[in-house]
Amino acid sequence: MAPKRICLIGAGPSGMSVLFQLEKLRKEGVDVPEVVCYEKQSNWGGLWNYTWRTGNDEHGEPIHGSMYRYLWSNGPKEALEFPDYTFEDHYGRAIPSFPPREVLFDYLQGRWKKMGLKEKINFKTVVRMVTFNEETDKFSVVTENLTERNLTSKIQPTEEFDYVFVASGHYSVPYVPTYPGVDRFPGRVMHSHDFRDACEFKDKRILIVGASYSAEDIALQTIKYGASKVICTYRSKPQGYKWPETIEERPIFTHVDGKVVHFSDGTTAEVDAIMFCTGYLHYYPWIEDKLRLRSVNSLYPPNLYKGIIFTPEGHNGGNNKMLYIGTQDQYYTYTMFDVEALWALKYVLGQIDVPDKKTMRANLIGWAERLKSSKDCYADIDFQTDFVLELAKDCNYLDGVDLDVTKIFYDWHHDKEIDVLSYRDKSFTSKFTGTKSPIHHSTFMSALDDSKECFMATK
Ligand code: FAD
Ligand code: NA7
Repeated sequence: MAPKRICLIGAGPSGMSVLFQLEKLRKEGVDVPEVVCYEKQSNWGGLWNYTWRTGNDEHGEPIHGSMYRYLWSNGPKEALEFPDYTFEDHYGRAIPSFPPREVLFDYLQGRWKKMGLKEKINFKTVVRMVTFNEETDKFSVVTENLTERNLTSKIQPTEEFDYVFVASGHYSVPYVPTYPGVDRFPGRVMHSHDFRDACEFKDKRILIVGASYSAEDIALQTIKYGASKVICTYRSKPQGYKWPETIEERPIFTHVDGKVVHFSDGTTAEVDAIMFCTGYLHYYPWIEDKLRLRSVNSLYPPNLYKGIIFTPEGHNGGNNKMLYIGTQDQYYTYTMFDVEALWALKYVLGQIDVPDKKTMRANLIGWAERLKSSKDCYADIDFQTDFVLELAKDCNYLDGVDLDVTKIFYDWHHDKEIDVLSYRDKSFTSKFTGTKSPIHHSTFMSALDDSKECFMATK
């Protein structure tokens, strides 16, 4: 049998988990397939690789990054910690539970560097088109090397693969609705994807549209760095936290007249800026139609067997060879991506069998049905826990290590319900080291310096 070739798209945490697990299997003596990784940015890390840029990059490519300055982990690090590379392994000591972005990025890189993964990535190479040829039973992948843009050759020779792993992320292409009057609003209008520095909003009044993670975090951020007032407007239900006086929630706005926002409960308010925190699109224009995932942000995107193998109804152009990694909405993050990566590789290696298509579809529909009946975030957490644990069991992830961090997520959410301003000041115990995290030297709301140096400094 000819050795299998896998095209891996993206070197964010999901793609890097594929490379990590591949290297680990290789070191264990497994005859692993060839994996060719394409990453359009010049560094690994995906969203964790902060950029000041918005709009387009120096090559004219849309900016992938959606993270902003002063971003702190929005969940406890104990809920994303790798069992085989703990925070204590990386930092040599216990650190507080809610680190800023730079500290988490450094942790991720420590694990990747240990395996020497950087040289495995084709940086500045953007995937332009993925198609599947039934006759040859191969995928054709067209890429463009951005460093060669405007020079003689841009598009690279088409490469052929047996499998495609899409790990391109889904929090990069903003969903930007509009409302009457926004086109004439005399102030800044933007989406959270382009938010970078909260200081811009010092002394400003902001309308935040949306009621999920970005809305919550950017409301707190902007107040923390000096905004005078934030009004969050919700379409379905309010976030419902006990906000400080400077933040309030109102039902969805109907229109804007000059600087005056009109809400559906008949109230009005004057604001200086409008920030759409309305989420992101699953956007894969470079994947041919029959292979393309279509989904909203969901804990179980449709047509993915085990959340990974693209299994649409009817004709399947990928023949179980088109795989998506990390497409789920996320409570679990790093460990979930890691489990998906190992599952996908073991599947390609023939170590995990899949049933016939009818059974695969019944399975994925079963998960989707269960999700529909999920009543609240606690049920959602249980849902994702079961999803992760099932995959982990299938692929015997780290010989059966227990990845269940339900209790940590429950406590975290409860803490938020008690006080959204201080939930990041809490401490959690690592499931893998047994160590309880120290409390940070400054409270989240008073910690204005998010550098690694400041975070790691003990008072
Ligand atoms: P990404 O990190 O998005 O990486 C995808 C990679 O694919 C990128 O490097 C991109 O350049 C590359 N790529 C895309 N298209 C192509 C192409 N056509 N060709 C070549 N390369 C391509 N998670 C947490 O655990 N904790 C947090 O506190 C947290 N905060 C967040 C805050 C924000 C504002 C956002 C948006 C997300 C946050 N997340 C957080 C979730 C985050 O999605 C995951 O942690 C993680 O980054 C997902 O990894 P990924 O590899 O799937 O996707
Ligand atoms: P999410 O979690 O997808 O949330 C999007 C929010 O935007 C959600 O509250 C939606 O309300 C709201 N929304 C969407 N469309 C509209 C319109 N047209 N009008 C008003 N409100 C709307 O995205 P986030 O950016 O918050 O989070 C994504 C990731 O980034 C997350 O993993 C974090 O870690 C960081 P709905 O509830 O659907 O009515």
